Amino acid sequence: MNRIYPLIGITALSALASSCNSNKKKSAGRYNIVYIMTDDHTMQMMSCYDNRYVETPNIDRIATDGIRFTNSFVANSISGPSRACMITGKHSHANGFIDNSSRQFDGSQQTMPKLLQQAGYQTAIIGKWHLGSIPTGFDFWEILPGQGDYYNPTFIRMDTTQSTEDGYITDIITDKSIRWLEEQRDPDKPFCLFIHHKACHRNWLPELKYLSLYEDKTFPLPENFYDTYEGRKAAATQEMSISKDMDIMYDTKMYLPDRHSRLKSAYESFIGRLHPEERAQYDAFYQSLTDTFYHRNLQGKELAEWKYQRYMRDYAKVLKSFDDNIGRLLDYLEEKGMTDNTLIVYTSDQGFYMGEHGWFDKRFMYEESMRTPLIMHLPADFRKRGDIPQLVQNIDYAPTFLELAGAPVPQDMQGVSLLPLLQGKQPSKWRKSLYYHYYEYPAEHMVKRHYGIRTERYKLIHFYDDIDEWELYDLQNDPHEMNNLYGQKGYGTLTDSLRVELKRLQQQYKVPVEYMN
Ligand code: SGN
Ligand code: CA
Repeated sequence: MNRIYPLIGITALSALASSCNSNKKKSAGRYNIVYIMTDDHTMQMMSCYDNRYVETPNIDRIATDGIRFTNSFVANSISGPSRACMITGKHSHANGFIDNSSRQFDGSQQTMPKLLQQAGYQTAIIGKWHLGSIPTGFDFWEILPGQGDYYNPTFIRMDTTQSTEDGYITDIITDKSIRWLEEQRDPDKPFCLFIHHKACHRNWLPELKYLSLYEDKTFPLPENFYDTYEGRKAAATQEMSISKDMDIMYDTKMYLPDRHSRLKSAYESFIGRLHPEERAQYDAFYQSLTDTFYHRNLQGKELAEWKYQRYMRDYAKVLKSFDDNIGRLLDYLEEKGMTDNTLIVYTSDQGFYMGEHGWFDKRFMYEESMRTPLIMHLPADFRKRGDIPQLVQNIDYAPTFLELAGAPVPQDMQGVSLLPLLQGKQPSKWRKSLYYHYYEYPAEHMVKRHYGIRTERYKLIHFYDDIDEWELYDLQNDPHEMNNLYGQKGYGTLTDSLRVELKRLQQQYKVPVEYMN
């Protein structure tokens, strides 16, 4: 177990909790939790973290009046595993859901939503679930099948029937969440609502009203867009390059019925969900772009940069709908006077590459995808505001929510409660390193299996399985991780000490040896 401050705040909160248990009618005084998670939304595309690309005024409202974690990471940068880490408070090997493809999440195991229920909380999840099995530990759920669809999406209800609804996914998930808050929950109980969006997952299909947005904007190319992956063998063999691997129809939407592309039929099925009048509006927007594109017959760097612009624009459009909907949700919570006793959390299931290293997608332990945004609006009696620089990870959310709820944190949870940080404390023994482990290989995008350690300044990564390569980065001097220092003169002692710390973490978290080579 790695709870450094298991008891801080517990006494007061459990007193509060037991007084509430004795009077189930009163939820006042017990904190609610609204946990909002997007899919593949990265810090580069949030103006409260980075103002190079887009404005996200509504998302920023959470941080402006709240807190912003500046060193927030995931344990395994891929959807299902990240979600499993979040609800169990454990690394992937310990919760058993190591990759998106191999198995279903074992819903009979201990999870944070179940423990919240035991503490008298009402729990609900709406949106992307992506763990294969039927959700357990929720009083209410309505989830997307697999990745879900942007247009006129289908939902799976608790009775396991499916219904297809008219509209755009982000609006519908928000509508359902507000409906649950307004009409379906028991107002006499504290609650934890998980709102899991599909936005901004590939293939970035915009809400029709925003098709033209950002079309006159040219996004600056990241400085390592033309990375040649020198000294980084695993990076050189991936299949997530904007120039090589982005599909011209599926990803950039240059669709012609009589041309071929690898993902053409998947694209046809997605836009085939639009009603005829919607499809006409969609096609009308893309008509001239498509004509011009095929006419220009771009090649090489020109084509790569054109694809990058299309990618950035579509991603930004999808994000705009999400930002609107966050505004709508925050307005609702404010209007109902709920913000004073509610912890509002905003995060993503992982970060994403917006052209850095020439990539889209995630998976690698490099900064853009190991990081994930984490901002919170705190209940009124929490005084902390501004930045929190400590190293935190998505396995920490479960112990945090449990401690906030006044519930005991089980010994076998591997995360650390963030509550002391939210209370403005400066713990002297906060963790100095993070463990990361990615398993999904061979698979889409062909990112090799790897594990590693990140400290405040350094990162040591071991790519294993059908490769045996180490990488070492000094993040202070090389924030874009272009210069692999492993094996270079003068770095032996540093490497040895990082290896020792890596071993220590693997022992602490009980990582099975078969997962290390
Ligand atoms: C899909 C995407 C991939 C993406 C995975 C995992 N391909 O398979 O690009 O890496 O999801 O994403 S697509 O052709 O279906 O769009 S995750 O966030 O759900 O883990
Ligand atoms: Ca994701």
